[in-house]
Amino acid sequence: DAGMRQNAVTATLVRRLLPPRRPWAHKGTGGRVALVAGSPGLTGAAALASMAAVRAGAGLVTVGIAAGLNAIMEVKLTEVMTKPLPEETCGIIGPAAVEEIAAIAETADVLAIGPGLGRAAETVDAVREIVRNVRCPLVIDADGLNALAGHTESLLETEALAVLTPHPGELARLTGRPLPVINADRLGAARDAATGLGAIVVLKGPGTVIAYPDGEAFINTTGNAALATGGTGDVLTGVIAALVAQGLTSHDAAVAGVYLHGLAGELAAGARLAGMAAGDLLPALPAAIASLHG
Ligand code: NPW
Ligand code: AMP
Ligand code: MG
Repeated sequence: DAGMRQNAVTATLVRRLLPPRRPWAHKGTGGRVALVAGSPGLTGAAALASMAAVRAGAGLVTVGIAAGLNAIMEVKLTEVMTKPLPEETCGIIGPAAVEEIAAIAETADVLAIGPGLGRAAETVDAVREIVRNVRCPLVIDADGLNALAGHTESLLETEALAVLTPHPGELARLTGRPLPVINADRLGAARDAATGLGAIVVLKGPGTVIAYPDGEAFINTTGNAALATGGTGDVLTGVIAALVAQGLTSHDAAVAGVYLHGLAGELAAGARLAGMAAGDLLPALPAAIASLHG
């Protein structure tokens, strides 16, 4: 019975899942990641998530950002392309951007949405519409999840398979369950959410739980308290999206992405558990991948 199983995510498991890098690879074989992220004050989340996708091996990464923030993103990012989106007020994405986001998603292998997106009412409306209408695989994080709180029917209506990456606070908002109830039974909470929403649920924190809609669940074995700093979750979003773009199933990408992200945290922190910055994970991602391939 898949519903009863819970597997540890180990190096042996993840090594088998990672995409090969063939000599004849070109940027097209790395796949295309589209990300919709950022709002005033939170452009760092968009930069971290998109660069994490690059560092996890994506071939091409495009970040859609409200037009008023595009110039900022052009300066912050070099390898990542940016797509200025029609905005409501300065830096805020709303329904006017939905058509362009759908067009970006059409040409991408995966759409990640939410890091730093903010919680403006117009943004909430736009996210729900996007989730309902997009057909490519989705990774939904942060304010993408907050937008679905109380409106999870969008997830049930969509044809796309979604990976949801809530921290416990976000899962509490999304499911309406009190935070202490979630923290008392993380495995059960993630499993209930995954089966109820028909999505892959990554419940973050020490011992991140990855739960599949059929009830199967995994518990990660990498990571440490160095990760307890702003922006590390945004990095995870980019890593999982990059793995989907490289051809992993959303199921495998969630498992492998969580493992690699935690391993990068261990490599970046070393013995220094305080003072790591989320950006320190970025150069550690290729090292984490290499340590599994090697
Ligand atoms: P408390 O009060 O701490 O006990 P929010 P956010 C609760 C962007 N970012 N881990 C917690 O409870 C994100 O992408 C941008 C975490 C509190 O009530 C989002 O778009 C950055 N929280 C946006 O900011 C860097 C836990 O949940 C609430 C928890 C807001 O995201 C930072 C916190 O969640 C950030 O990534 C747990 N284990 N357990 C940038 N540089 O641009 C309970 N909570 O309010 O959604 O805030 O996660 O910071
Ligand atoms: P977020 O709250 O969205 O920024 O995500 C935080 C990221 O850091 C998630 O991947 C968590 O699993 C990870 N993380 C935070 N604190 C810890 C901890 N004490 N031990 C292991 N991982 C952690
Ligand atoms: Mg987060």
